[in-house]
Amino acid sequence: MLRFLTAGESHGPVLTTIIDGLPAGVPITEEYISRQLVRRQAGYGRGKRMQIENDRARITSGVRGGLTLGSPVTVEISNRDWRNWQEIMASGREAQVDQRKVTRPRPGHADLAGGIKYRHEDLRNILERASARETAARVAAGALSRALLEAVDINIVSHVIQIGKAKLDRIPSLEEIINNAQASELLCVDAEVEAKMVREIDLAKEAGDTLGGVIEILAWGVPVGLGSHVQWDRRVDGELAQAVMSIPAVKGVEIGMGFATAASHGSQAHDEIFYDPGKGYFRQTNRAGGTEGGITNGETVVIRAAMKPIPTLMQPLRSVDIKTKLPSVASVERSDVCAVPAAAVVAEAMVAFVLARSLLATLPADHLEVLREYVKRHRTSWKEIGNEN
Ligand code: EPS
Repeated sequence: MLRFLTAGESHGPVLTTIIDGLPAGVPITEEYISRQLVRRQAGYGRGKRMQIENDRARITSGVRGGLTLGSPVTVEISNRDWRNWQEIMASGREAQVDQRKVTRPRPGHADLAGGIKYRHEDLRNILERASARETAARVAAGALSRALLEAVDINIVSHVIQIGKAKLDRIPSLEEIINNAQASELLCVDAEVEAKMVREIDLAKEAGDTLGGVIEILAWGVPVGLGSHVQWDRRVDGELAQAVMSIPAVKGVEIGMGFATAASHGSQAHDEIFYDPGKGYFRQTNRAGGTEGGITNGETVVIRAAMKPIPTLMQPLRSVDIKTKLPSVASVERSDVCAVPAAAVVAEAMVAFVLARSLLATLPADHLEVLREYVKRHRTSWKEIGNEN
């Protein structure tokens, strides 16, 4: 089974990703992974940390001569900010643990709940790992998964639909998302809407406030039959929702028409089925967002996620000092005003991982060429379902 773990503190020396279960023969380079890391660092509204970092992937296992070996792949991303934190964050007893202590939890962050759970009197011990810095390591896992998917013609893209109140109110074409959105600093397909988003971010920044938004991730070329209706934890829509919901600050996930189906009649909520001898079964609509019964149906997989505003506010909310128990205001850390485009890149990574895992669960293969054969056969054979022998 494909799986991955990440490790590393936000101001520790390095972030580490280990991905296990990739077949041998997948083309991968450090540059390929780094391209995704660079995308995650971008976006209007990011804070000062992104000016310090220059995220680059270092592969330390599992790849030789540009191809995966089938063994676990380890990727390291150095934290350049470590040099400013090494005395405080050192693993040895010499660490200056009494410096830069955090005792005023930020509402909406993991600070208080984590501090209570792990019995830390310095909430830094929570925020160092709860920080969205960890998502860089996820993007590395996503890049490796994406390399596998691209080798079998499955592609993923994302765009930003909304930031604060600035919202794209039309459904853009896939071409627009691939061309326009990727060229936009806010991953927005429409220049006018993007200008409104920029204004929203500027206003929030002036007010010492932050902003969330809505992102959409699309995966096309996904074969029919990933996931399964037979068991709750094999439903691919559920797996996708969990993976995207696990991204820090994501508070809502929907697939296809999602919440809008609740207000629709059945006749307006489903995708009628057609058959063409060349194409096989097909739909003229994609309200289901590419999954039916927890199984991919061959249409584009469409997932949207709502990201809440980042909890670190320059004009902080009321809180309590955990040392004195006296009313206070939340601690102010360096932060972003808006990281919605970065969340879109992270969401692409999570979707890539889930689809790669699901593909390998359905068509297990230890070498990319074997997987290619399986996928090729699978892509043609399903068109015959229902034929009489
Ligand atoms: C981030 C790294 C963090 C934050 C931000 C995103 O670095 P630092 O805490 O050193 O500034 O800039 O994280 C958050 C806003 C958060 O609340 O966790 C990154 O690499 O994306």
